[in-house]
Amino acid sequence: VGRRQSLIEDARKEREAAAAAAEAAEASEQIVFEEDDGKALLNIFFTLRNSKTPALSRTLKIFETFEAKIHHLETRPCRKLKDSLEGLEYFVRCEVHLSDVSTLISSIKRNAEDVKTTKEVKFHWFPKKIADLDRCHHLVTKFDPDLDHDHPGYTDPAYRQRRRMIDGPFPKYLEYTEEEIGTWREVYSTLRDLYTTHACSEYLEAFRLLERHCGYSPDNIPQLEDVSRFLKERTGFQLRPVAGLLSARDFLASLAFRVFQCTQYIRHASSPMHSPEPDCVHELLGHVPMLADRTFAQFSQNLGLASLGASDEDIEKLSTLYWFTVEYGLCKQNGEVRAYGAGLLSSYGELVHSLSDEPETREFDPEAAAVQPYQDQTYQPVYFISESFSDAKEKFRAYVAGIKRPFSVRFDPYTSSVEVLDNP
Ligand code: HBI
Ligand code: FE
Repeated sequence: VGRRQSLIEDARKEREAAAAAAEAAEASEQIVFEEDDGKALLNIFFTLRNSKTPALSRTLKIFETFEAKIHHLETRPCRKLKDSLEGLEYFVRCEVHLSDVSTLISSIKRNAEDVKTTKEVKFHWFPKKIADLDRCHHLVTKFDPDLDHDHPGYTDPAYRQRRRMIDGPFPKYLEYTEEEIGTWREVYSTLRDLYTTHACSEYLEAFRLLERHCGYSPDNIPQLEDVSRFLKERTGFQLRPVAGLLSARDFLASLAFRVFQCTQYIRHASSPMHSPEPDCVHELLGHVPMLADRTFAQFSQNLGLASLGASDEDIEKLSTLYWFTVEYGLCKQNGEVRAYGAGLLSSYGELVHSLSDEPETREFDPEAAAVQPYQDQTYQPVYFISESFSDAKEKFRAYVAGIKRPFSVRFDPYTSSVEVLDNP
C-alpha cells in the first residue's frame, strides 16, 4: 500500500511539473522534428466558468471537428478559481494539423474562458548527412510508364520490363541497347547543333569538357559513374541513380548535399524529342553541364538548403522557383539572351520556342517566380531572364531570408553534413 501511495504521489508531482513547465513556456514554441509531419502538439488549458452544464462536451466536440488526436485530457482544480464553485480547469493535449492550429484555438476561445495554449511544432524530418538520403527516395507516380496511360512506353511491355531492370538494383555499369543508343544519337545530334547559338557560355564550356573527358558523343550514352566523378572534381556535385520523378521535398533535399538524383533509363524510342518524365537525356544534356559551373552549383545547393524542414507551402514555392530557374531559366550574355535551364537544353522544340518572339519574358524576380503558375505538359507561356548567375544567387539569398523557419541550417563541407542551429 505504501508503495502504491508513493507511485500515485510521484505521478501527481510529475503531472504538476509538466503543467508548470507548459505554463512557463506559454507562447513559446519548442521545436520537435518528426517524421510524420505537418502536425503540431498543442497543450490547451481552459475553464468553463460562465457556461452551462453541457459546455465540456460542446468544447470537446470542437476537437473532434478538427480531427485533433487527443493524447491527454484532464480535469483538475484551478488554483486561480479555488474559492469558486466551478473551480475546475481543463487541460487537453492534442495533435492537430499545423494549418488548423489557429482556427482550433479561436473556436475554443469562443466557447471557453481563460484559454491558454502552448504548442510544439513538429517539423518535417530532413536529412542531416549524405547517408540520410537513403530515406529521400519517394517517387511521384504521375508519369510512371506502368501507370500513366499517356506515357509513350505504356503500351510497350518490353520497354516497361527494361525499366524495371534498370531501376533497381541500379547497375554500376549499364550496357545500353542499340535502340537506346539510337534514341540518344537522334536527340544528341539535333540538340548539339542548337547549343552554339542557344546555350549560355557556362554550358558550352562544360559541354566541351564532357565531350573530351566523359564520353559525351552521339554514339555513346555516358555512364553515370564517369559523369559523377567529373562533376565531383569540378564542383563537388555527385550523381546518384534514381528510378524516376522524385517528390520535390526529397529531390530538393539532396541538392543541399550537392547530390543530384539522376535517372539512368532513356525515353521511349517512339518519342525521341519528348519525355513526360526526367530521363538520362534530360539529366545528362540538360542538368549535368550546368552543375559543372561553380556559381550555378552553389545556387543549386542554396535552393536545397532552403528546402530542409520547410513547410509544404514553402516547398511548393521553392520547387516553382526551381522550375523557372534550373529547369526553364534564361540569362543575359553579351547583349543576347541564352538558355541555362535543363528543361530547355534537353528539348529541341522548347529551346527554339523560348528564344523566339512568342513567349513572354520577364526579369528574374524570386518573389514572382515562386508563385508563377507553370506548365508541365506544354511549353511555358512565360520565362524569367537573369542578369547572371551571381545576380540570381544574390536575389535568391534575399528571398530565402524571408522564409520563416525557427532554426537555421549550415552546411559543413568537411563532413558533408548540415548543422541545425536553433534561432533564439
Ligand atoms: N525528380 N528524378 C527527379 N529529377 C528531377 O529533375 C526532379 C525530380 N523531382 C522534382 C523536380 N525535379 C522538380 O520539378 C522540383 O519539383 C524540385
Ligand atoms: Fe530536371
